[in-house]
Amino acid sequence: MRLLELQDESDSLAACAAAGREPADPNLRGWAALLGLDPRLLLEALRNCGLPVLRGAKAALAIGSVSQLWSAARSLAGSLESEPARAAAAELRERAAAVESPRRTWRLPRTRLPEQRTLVMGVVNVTPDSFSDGGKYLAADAAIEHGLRLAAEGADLIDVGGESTRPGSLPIPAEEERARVEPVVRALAARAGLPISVDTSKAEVARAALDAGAEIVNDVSGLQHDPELGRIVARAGAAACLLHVRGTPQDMQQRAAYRDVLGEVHDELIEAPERACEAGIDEERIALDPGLGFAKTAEHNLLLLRRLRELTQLRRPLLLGASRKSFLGKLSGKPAPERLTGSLAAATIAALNGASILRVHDVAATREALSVVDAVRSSGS
Ligand code: PMM
Repeated sequence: MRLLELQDESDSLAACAAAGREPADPNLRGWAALLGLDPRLLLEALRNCGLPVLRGAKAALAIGSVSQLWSAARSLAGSLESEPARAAAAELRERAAAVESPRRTWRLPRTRLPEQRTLVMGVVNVTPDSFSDGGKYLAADAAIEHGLRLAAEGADLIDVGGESTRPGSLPIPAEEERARVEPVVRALAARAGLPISVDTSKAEVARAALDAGAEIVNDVSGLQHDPELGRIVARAGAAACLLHVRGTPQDMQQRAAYRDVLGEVHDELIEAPERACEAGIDEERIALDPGLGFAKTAEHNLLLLRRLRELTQLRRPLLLGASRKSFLGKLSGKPAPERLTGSLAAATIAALNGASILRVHDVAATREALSVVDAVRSSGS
């Protein structure tokens, strides 16, 4: 089951393809619940609630606004006679409720994050080769000073990374990564007054950073790289951001092939919290990230940004990193350090489409842009 947003003809045709409907209808708009052909009782009951239900060879589409889908699913979850149909209706109700109110609380072990606004995670790359700031903060002192500056600019969290994940980059030994991040995490945890995240996929690095005061592990492999990492996070009671990727930074761009990028990212990303829960991480500690630029082309990134709201049905806070990425450079023709305007546009779109946390290099400017988004969003309420 999945909710799909139908903004234009391309979305309508993609929804028909997902359901196996021939001929495809280009004019569906609003939202669609993509439902299995069983239980049939649910499809009939949704139709009886007044929603158009279109059957295809593979699945059915129930069309409506999110609140219409929610309202029908809520009444059916309590009234249908068959248990599988009631369970499917309850699942639809939960997904629609999450899309309707996408902001979820990300529970950290020690810090209570603000709940009324979009949060900003400032990036500190202690690396020689990250695409936008590689080499600038490789010395611990420079990295710490930069982290304190981002805190003063209004960051809500600081993400410290010691290994570049740019496409084609090679992994570095855990000891080297640990030596880069540990002193920076320790100093920022003591002095920045903010929760610190460590951007790593390695259990050994995560353990050292958590011991040094980090509260979050930001794992761009989504717990697929190091089987120990989930247990380390669980044992520390830490929070985790889990990202959608295919493969590793070395081969991920060769794997950026999707028939239905939203559907496939949804289906693969949903497995990350399952892996986390198996490792013993509390669900409330998990945030999810669709991974712009990680096994995605520029076109995939744009589509994910446009239809990001769909991923709020995963019922976890969404974190997004668009800042200075190459798809923005493709649009503006500008090098990474000059992509602020494009980054602010992307952050604004992401926040409007349900992202809870933006991972950015330019904290002060992003904070200012998001203050407008948050004010507009809450106007009239
Ligand atoms: N991007 C990069 C590194 N870590 N973590 C998350 N959660 N999301 C991202 O999009 C992300 C990340 C690569 O960008 P950088 O080199 O500017 O840090």
